[in-house]
Amino acid sequence: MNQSSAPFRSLNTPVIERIETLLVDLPTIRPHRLSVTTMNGQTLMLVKIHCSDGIIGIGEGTTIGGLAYGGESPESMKLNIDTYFAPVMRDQDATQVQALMARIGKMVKENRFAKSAVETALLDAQGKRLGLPVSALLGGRRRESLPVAWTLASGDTARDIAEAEEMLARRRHRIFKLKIGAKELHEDIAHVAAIKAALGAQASVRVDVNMAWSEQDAAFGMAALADAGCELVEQPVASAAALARLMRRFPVALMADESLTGPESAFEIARVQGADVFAIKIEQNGGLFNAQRTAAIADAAGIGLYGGTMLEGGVGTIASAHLFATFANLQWGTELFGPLLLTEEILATPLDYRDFALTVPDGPGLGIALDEDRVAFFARDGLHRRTAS
Ligand code: MUC
Ligand code: MG
Repeated sequence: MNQSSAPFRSLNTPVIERIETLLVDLPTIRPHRLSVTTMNGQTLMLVKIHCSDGIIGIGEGTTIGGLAYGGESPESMKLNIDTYFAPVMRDQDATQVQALMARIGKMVKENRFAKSAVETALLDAQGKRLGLPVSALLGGRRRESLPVAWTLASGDTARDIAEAEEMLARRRHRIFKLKIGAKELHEDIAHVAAIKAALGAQASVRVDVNMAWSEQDAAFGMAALADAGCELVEQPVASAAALARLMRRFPVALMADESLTGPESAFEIARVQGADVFAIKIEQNGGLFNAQRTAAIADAAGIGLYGGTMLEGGVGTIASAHLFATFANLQWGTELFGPLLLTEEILATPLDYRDFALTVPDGPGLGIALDEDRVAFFARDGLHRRTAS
């Protein structure tokens, strides 16, 4: 491994001393059914970067259904950070986040989710060091709270309607994303139409097909969804070329999610006019800086922005929130509801969801703290498992 000598730095420059990773397994409040998998729990890969000035930065990586959504798993992130990231990072200047990410990039190909977790932790540490929120390190926030959509994915129409009505009554969510694509097309369309009819004008309804449809299915499905009052269809097909062919044929917005894997893919989709909206995810982009670049490409191309999630827990959700708060445009709001899908709280202070929005913390770094006892309890092989067995 190339351990090239570090650039000059003063003796007082804080350096990275130690990197700690752990897996935390948490149940979901109900089964979460996507076309690719059904989730009954979520695994958070937490990374803590210990610096020589005593500051500890925290980051998080998650996936959806292990390897069901992409090439990384929480376990692979932990293994790769422990084995390959840590030696490249140790003794390096902790304050030069972009330079350090570039150094990691030379030695570690792919692994975008793990890179996002590590970059989050470096930014959290640097913000704590400077007494500034991560949003300030990214150029400064333009909003203090973010609209948050809720995903209806119980697999049952009546249950989804009841769930949506409860969210509206509690003023927690009024944008609903429905996960479809696992059932027959006509069943899915009937499901969406029934939910939109029940909720009416007080809620907006969108769908995420998670690439399950053929182009032919999508052509039929998008027309029917538009008739049912659905306002946006997320990644109906896998191929970016097919997405582009579906554009502007139906009075419903088309959003790219899985096709967006960083600024290069964003540029390519923009070039072929392959989406009306980009779902921006820090993990899919390989970190906050890359996600910011992707958002800039969308702005330049006149593509709308939506703040996406990989169903992160509190740490990844708030890292995303700091970034989305800096966007000039956030036309479609966000779906930063990940922590609300989990039965257990692992933050010292729960996140503030109210009036259909999430408040962006304003303390230094991410502005949140872990409840270490609860993290230890739910850590894989932690107290929770030992008492249960
Ligand atoms: C996805 O594909 O967008 C976001 C919300 C949700 O329920 O699943 C994720 C993944
Ligand atoms: Mg999606």
